[in-house]
Amino acid sequence: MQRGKFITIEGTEGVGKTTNIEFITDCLSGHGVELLVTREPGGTPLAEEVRQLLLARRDEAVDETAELLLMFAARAQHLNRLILPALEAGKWVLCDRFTDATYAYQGGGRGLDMAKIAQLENLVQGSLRPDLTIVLDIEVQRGLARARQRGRPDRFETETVRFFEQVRATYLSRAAQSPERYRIIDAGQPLKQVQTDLKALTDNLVSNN
Ligand code: Z5A
Repeated sequence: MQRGKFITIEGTEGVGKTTNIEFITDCLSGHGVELLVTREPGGTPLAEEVRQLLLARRDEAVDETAELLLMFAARAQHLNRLILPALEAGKWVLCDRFTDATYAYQGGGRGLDMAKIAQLENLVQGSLRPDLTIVLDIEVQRGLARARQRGRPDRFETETVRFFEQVRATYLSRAAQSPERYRIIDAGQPLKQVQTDLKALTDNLVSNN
């Protein structure tokens, strides 16, 4: 059985991941791809509980290393209990955020050592990396304006513009370093054009499989 493809979708606040995941799902399903759609942090009951811990606003300041370890604890559970079994069964997996988000938010945003993140990545994932990472990219202020239409912000959404500028810069720099794995889509375009770009990308992926 051929292992399925592992696709991740990333970006800063309000880039339109949720909006476009449904569209990508329809594109791939239209090609007969059997797809598991999931998200991080989360994806299994235990990992979703960790997500609640991570996103809740609280009076106690959250230590950055504790936050990093909780991200990878949730990831270990998600990867071993859900993602890997699906890939091994030949399904494709579309994941809303994965380890690139850890490099971007905990590394770029919080300033944690990228080498330490890489150590945890190797511990939890071994050699597994996404086959394709779609980065939806938009200027930070435009994305935040979109995200803020959604109601009460979570713990991450209360961060500063500077924090999100560092998150965005980390995504763009990682994409520039490994262009074979990343595709950057201009998420500042009208939604119809974003989806035209995503359709071309998914059609190409299926035809090269
Ligand atoms: N996090 C982390 O720190 N480290 C990690 O390792 C991981 C995660 C895995 C939860 O992520 C948080 O966890 C996240 C990073 C951190 N930080 N935060 N916050 P999340 O992915 O669940 O949460 P999110 O980033 O806030 O994503 P979201 O709520 O799902 O937003 P979105 O998917 O990017 O946007 P949207 O809801 O699809 O769109 C926003 C609005 O814009 C909506 O009204 C749309 O109709 C509109 N929209 C979308 N596209 C367009 C276009 N093209 N034109 C006009 N309007 C548009």
